Amino acid sequence: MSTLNEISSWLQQGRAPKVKACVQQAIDEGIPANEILEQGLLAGMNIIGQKFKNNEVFVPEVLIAARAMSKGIEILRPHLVADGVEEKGTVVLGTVKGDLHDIGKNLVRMMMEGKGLKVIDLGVDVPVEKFLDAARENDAKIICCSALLTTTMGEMRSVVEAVEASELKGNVRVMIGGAPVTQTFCDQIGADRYTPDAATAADVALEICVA
Ligand code: B1M
Repeated sequence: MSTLNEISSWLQQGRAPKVKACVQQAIDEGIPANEILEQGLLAGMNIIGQKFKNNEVFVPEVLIAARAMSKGIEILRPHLVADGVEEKGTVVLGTVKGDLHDIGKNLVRMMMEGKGLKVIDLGVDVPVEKFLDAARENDAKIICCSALLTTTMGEMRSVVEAVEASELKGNVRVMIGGAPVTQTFCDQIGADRYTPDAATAADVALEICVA
């Protein structure tokens, strides 16, 4: 079995120490960090997601797999982000209210920090006003919202509306993303930008901050 397949397989079994060891092995084998992420860790998590959907695995298994994924990402982190990059702007980031998924958000943070952006990470289950307050307090250029549930996506509309109704209008952009989010949804709610993955989110955020 290839090292990337091993990573995927151990992740599905929720074996964090094995995942960490295999990620390190893949790095030592010279496999690029984004390939380890996409074809090892994310591939495994996608299979878990599919099984979760089909009721073949349940929340505890998914949680253990998610923990194993986070441990793998920790090992990968220095290889995904460039060190010592100069700060280029401030971004407020969080998973919207009602939503506890944070793996994608954490990847977004990692990629943005790697681009030299200062990221104020508000965590998960973030209410609308907290996004706005943090943007004011930190003079942020962007509010970034992540959502993984169709039931919580609507919170993003509330963030857009709150920014529009405040003094932040015109000065703070709203970027959105997460598995159920689409460009069509972004257009519907009037958010400034949708990006499908963490790396693109970091590119776009940098573009906005240095504009
Ligand atoms: Co949940 N879950 N979950 N879950 N979970 C999903 C999202 C689901 C699709 C599974 C399924 O049914 N197939 C489903 C949602 C269905 C829907 O809404 N249509 C679901 C459900 C239903 C639930 C619960 C309701 C289950 C229950 O309790 N009955 C519950 C909700 C809890 C809550 O939030 N209130 C729940 C709970 C959990 C766990 C706690 C067990 C765990 C989360 C652990 C954690 O995050 N710390 C979990 C997990 C792990 C998943 C799956 C399996 C994996 C999500 C993940 O981390 N993917 C997921 C199925 C799936 O997505 N395949 C599922 C890896 C991550 C890197 O991807 O976050 O999409 P993602 O991030 C991507 C992009 O989306 C993008 O960048 C990343 C890639 O580069 N991105 C952005 C993300 N945010 C961005 C922001 C941006 C730009 C890009 O700009 C701002």
